[in-house]
Amino acid sequence: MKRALVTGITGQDGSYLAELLLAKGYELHGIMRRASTFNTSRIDHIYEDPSVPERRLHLHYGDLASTEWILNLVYSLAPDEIYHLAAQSHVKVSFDIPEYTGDVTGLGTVRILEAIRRSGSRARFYQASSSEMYGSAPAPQNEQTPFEPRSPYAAAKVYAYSMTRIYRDGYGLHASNGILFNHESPRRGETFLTRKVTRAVARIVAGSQDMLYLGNLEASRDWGYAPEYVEAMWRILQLDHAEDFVIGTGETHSVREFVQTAFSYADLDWQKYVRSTDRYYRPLEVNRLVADCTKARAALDWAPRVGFEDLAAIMVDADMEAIGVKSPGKGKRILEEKLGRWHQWHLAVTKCLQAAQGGASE
Ligand code: NAP
Ligand code: F7E
Repeated sequence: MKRALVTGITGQDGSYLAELLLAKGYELHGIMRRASTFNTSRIDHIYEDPSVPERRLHLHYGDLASTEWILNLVYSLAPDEIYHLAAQSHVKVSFDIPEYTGDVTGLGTVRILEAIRRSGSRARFYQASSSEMYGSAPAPQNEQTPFEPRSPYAAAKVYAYSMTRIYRDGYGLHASNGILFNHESPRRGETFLTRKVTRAVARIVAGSQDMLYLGNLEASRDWGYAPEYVEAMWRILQLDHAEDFVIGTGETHSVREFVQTAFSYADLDWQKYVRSTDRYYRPLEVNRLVADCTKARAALDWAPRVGFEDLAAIMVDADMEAIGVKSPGKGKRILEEKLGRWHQWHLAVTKCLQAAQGGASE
């Protein structure tokens, strides 16, 4: 049985990756930070009580701001694979807390790489790099495109990306960067654009919200479906040689198009409900991101199946059902027909949203 360590297991990607690895038979160790309220809603449905002898999911406390936990865990667990997903991941927030973002999102990676190096661990390491690193570089972007970061978050990710390569080339670690373009799901944090929009659509239909205030409607992003992207992470670590990969759909759409698509899916005229306000603009914007993932398609045999309109339908359906409103249902059917297994509506959406009502112990 392979053993994996996942940082950021309570996040969007961490929760999907946890499901994937458990389905593949892994013994899984997840790192979560201590909070005064429950922060485990995305993994409560797969939580196993510590008293269950045969359990395969183990949770440990740890914070990227310190090193005490990571050295101990790398020594004592001897994981085969480490997926480093934890980060302060919000671009706009990184302008408000740049020093913290540099510490957690940048130095956090070095703390883990150092633990692997010092312990002599043979673990394969995955770094969650980001398309934000391209910033103002012309589209489409691939593994050769130079980075032109436009936020403290992006700068921190460029540092972490570079340190991952330095530890690979300098110390022979099996360390890879997945340069992932935006990927979304019903489990996306509520303050990211797509989820903010699909939640608002559901609430407007339910009559509990009147207006939606957004920032820049003109920026374009390459948006995909998150569970497909965690599969790419796993494939990257199964390669004999560590390498870096761009992962995305190759299609780009503006924020305005996402808004239009999500609102019209629920039969709403977006122009009646959406206003743009300075409050949600960033000091610098990344205007256009488009993935060229030719390398991943060939070397990983990876290609996305969920398209832009599918994604909006899946997310609107989920947010409508979560608040008890009947959804159009197309998104639900897409998951059942195009994907299957752990992507299924029941597993990927309902169980998780229901779990959000309760909370795991510890
Ligand atoms: P997310 O939902 O924001 O999850 C971030 C995770 O990191 C959460 O589990 C969070 O814990 C944890 N975390 C934050 N600060 C921490 C700290 N100081 N110590 C320990 N854990 C901490 O992010 P995501 O969308 O799943 O993304 C996963 C990774 O991929 C991130 O590194 C992100 O920057 C990167 N990425 C994301 C995208 C995307 O489109 N989603 C694209 C490219 C790269 P809490 O649950 O307690 O907050
Ligand atoms: O913004 C615009 C905003 O915050 C998308 C993170 O996962 O993906 C994510 O970063 C776009 C931007 O994602 C609002 O200005 C307009 O142009 O959903 P977002 P992001 O900044 O692209 C990358 C790949 C990561 O690595 C990050 O971790 O939408 N936008 N109005 C808005 N964005 C937000 N959040 N809120 C608005 O009201």
